[in-house]
Amino acid sequence: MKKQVSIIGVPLDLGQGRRGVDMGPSAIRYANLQERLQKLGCQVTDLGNVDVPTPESQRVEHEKLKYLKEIVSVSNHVAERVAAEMQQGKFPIILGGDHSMAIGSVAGVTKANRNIGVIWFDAHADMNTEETTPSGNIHGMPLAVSLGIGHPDLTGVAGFQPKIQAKNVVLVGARSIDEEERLIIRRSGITVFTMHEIDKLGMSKVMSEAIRIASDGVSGVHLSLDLDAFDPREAPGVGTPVLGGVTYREGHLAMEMLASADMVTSVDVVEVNPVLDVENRTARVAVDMIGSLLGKTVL
Ligand code: HAR
Ligand code: MN
Ligand code: MN
Ligand code: MN
Repeated sequence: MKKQVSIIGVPLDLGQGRRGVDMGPSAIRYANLQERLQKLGCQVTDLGNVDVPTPESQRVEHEKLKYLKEIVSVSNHVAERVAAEMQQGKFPIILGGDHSMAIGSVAGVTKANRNIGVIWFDAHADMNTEETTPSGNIHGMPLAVSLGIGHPDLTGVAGFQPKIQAKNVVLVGARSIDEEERLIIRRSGITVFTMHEIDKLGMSKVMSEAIRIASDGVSGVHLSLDLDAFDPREAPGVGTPVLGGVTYREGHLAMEMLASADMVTSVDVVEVNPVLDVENRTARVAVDMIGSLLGKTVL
């Protein structure tokens, strides 16, 4: 069945330190997301952007949780918007913004449907807390927060926690994990396929395992797609690039496998920073990946 897609922009850059990622939603729209999805037969509604304060108008109150108050407030709004779309049977595509945005999107998805798995595509693990963060940037925390690990104002977004179960959470593409973050990952019980496993087993094997684990006993899977999972040669427009990432071809295969598994019910597209990009390449990679996720085939 052709999907009814709702696009929601979240021009949030308070979760990290570099300006420009707030323009991510514009860059992805400029790369013709809506047209691409319509060509695939999707019925697309663009709901515009959620209101987000600019960093210049705010003050950092907590060095280890920068812009905590503002991010909590944005997350609650995002959660409401996303939950409303899910409840109407829509497939939400949430455009960031930095990855702290996923605190709200995952909250919204699970508010509408408590029983969901997560596939988290990322160079990083996003499993830090106030105690372990080297930067104080909340975009390094959203996966931990969604599992109920972290500051109560963050884990309590949308009024319940945890949002997701470790047994249905799979991280794919990781290659930059902080020393103490590693301990949180080990204790959490999530599954991690680092670049090592992708190199060794191949993306095909990694994704069939990821799909099996994320979708076991749930009614849907949320895909959180951080564009820094990709190699910076192919996706240079991200704030925290790490060499040795997923190739365009591997990413494409992963999306096609997700499409044929037909379990994904919502997706985040985050960390696209057009100021750091080359000719909007990263936004175009993002749109290509979403196209494959929603059923584009060659023949
Ligand atoms: N682990 C580092 C930190 O917590 C860097 C996190 C970068 N995060 C993202 N999202 N770009 O994945 O500060
Ligand atoms: Mn991330
Ligand atoms: Mn990342
Ligand atoms: Mn293909």
